Amino acid sequence: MNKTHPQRSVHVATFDSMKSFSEERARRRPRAGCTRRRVCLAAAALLVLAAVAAVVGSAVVLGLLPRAPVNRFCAASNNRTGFLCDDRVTCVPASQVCNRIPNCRSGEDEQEKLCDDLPSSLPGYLVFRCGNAAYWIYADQRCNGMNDCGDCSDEMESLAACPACGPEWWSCTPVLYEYCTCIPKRLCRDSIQHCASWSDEYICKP
Ligand SMILES: [Ca+2]
Ligand SMILES: [Ca+2]
Repeated sequence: MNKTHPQRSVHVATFDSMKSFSEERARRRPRAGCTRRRVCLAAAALLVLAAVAAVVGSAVVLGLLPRAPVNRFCAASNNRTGFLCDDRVTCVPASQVCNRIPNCRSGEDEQEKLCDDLPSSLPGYLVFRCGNAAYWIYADQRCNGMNDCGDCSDEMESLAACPACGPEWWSCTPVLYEYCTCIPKRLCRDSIQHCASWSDEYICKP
């Protein structure tokens, strides 16, 4: 008389399957959530980095952060060899680099890496090697009319390759140690011999 109910057993089996499936999902859910958190954190970190890069890039473009020039060679007043400051406008004459006086606005002409081992720490274009290799001068002291090397090698012959005396100078063989091949015309006819030939006193007109 007792009848079995085949459908009941089917429903129970289906319910049990669903229950175990739900439990399985529940077990898996935390792991899936954890993975998503990592992805989110990585994405957030990338966004922060991108934002920082955008801010820094904008600051550089707007000139808020100084960018050091790659090539600092420049021509100072009177076409003297110079050192270009970070502002890319100020050109400091070579002989004012590492003179213990900041001439660039941010003092980059006196920075330690530039001045800690003179002259080798200087860029080559700022340095002139004299005829006597033990001596050196700044490049803007070459062909400036003055005997800076002591042997006139910065003013004479092929090493210096100076142009002829300028209009404010008188060409002669000088007597005074501080000049080499030209003397300032203001020294002409001042009753003091500067040229071995006396031409500064008898020919030159100031
Ligand atoms: Ca200086
Ligand atoms: Ca000189």
